Amino acid sequence: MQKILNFIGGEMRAPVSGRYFETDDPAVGAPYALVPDSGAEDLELAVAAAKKAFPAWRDTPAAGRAKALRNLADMIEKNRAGFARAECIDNGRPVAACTAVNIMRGSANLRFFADEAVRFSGEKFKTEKIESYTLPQPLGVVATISPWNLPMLLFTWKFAPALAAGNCVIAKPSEVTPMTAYMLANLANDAGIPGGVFNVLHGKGANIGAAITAHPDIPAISFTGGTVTGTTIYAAAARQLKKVSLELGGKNPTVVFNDADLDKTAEGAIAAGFSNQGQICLCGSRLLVQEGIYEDFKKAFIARAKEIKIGDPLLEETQHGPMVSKAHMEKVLDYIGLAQREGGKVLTGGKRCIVDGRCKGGWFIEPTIIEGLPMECRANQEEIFGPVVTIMPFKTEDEAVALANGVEYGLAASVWTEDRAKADRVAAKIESGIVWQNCWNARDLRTPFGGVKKSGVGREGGRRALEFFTEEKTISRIA
Ligand code: TXE
Repeated sequence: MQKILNFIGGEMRAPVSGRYFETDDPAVGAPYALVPDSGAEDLELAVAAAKKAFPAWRDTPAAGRAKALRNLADMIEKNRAGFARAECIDNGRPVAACTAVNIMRGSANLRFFADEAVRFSGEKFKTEKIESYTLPQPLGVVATISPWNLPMLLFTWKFAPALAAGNCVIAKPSEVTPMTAYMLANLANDAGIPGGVFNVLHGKGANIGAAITAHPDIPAISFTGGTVTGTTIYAAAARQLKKVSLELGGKNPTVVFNDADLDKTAEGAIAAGFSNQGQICLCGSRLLVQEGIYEDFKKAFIARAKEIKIGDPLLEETQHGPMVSKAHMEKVLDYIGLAQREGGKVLTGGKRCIVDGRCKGGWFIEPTIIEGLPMECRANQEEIFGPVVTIMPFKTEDEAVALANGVEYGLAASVWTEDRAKADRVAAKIESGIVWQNCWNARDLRTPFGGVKKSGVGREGGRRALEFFTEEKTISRIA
């Protein structure tokens, strides 16, 4: 089995303990690689390498840092097929979507933050008596902790702004999907990133993740993952007054009004509900449909869900792959069972499905639609993070807003109506960090990204990410 290694000080290193654990290919349901079970000793090596590299990287002109990031982007694009195949085997997302989204957004993230590195600057202020300016300065050695659902996309989204701003990074990818982070680390030296500037440590959240959070020489942590883990990290970081950025779960509403374009909306709601097997924090898992269009919309939505092509994720035509892990498949199936006990009726899907051939042991779940659940039930309150959408009718605009806001999460929402004024009114009232109008997941990387309520703390994206990874110093003099 292939052994993944850590990347410390510009070198591939085995974990000090010599311990590894297995990672699975979810499409076949079997282990295929070994992951370092890193711990505090590995972290000490990485922090020492990063501290040593920091002064020179901080003092490298922004254009120089940008060049290294762009080189890395070029190398990803050159080997996009290899990266996409690796991501597909590691995560289960169909290869076509891995290429178009996970990998190409990975390189786009690097290019975007390369540009931001050059654009980023402080502010100037002037009164009659005082003139001031600010210097945003990098923090030193910072950490990023990323999840398994969009491995390459979220890994790069987090470390690129940290490097762009002049920090050295300890990056911890998810132990469930470590492969493309490992492949990327293999390219760092050739891209011109000096040794120690970018370090990748693999391992379990409870070991290396907790060690990173507790380390006194890491003043900032950018985390994307589950709300429970985010809360643990927030508490640990508070003890040392570390900066944290938390991008957590969602239970996002898709709100469809009577005057929405039925076909366009059904298509959008399918993408929102089932992209990446529903394993995206932005997925629209609660479908709220106004009563005048409810029955027609439901029919169109079910018909489209049944057309989604489930299969071997390595085949170009496959649209729906396996869940990321056996444990996660079981969790999602448990939620489908719970939803039924809570009174829900499964309109389509609802079961594990067996894909013939090489994937017969894979962890697949059918796209599932459930009707008849009250908003207060657990299936409508908790993040299932699978291909499961609940559908319910509403009468008025106010009721739609109340239902949309009736959960503890507040990451994203989509609102579907041909009435622009209504779309704006509803968007203003929905409690979430992002609202899409007549679309889903349309992303301009300059826009703020993050949630309210239990969906997170802080904003990523654009210059806000560089602001997180810097502290502003104010310099004033008498004019
Ligand atoms: O993620 P975790 P899990 C949600 C989704 C999912 C649930 C649990 O609902 O079912 O979270 O998933 C690291 N200190 N999302 O348990 O634990 C871990 O190693 C420091 C939503 O797989 O949040 C990994 O690198 N780090 C989500 C990262 O945290 C720790 C994406 C994320 O893992 C740690 C993924 C600790 N104590 C899951 N414990 C989204 N917002 O997109 C774990 N980690």
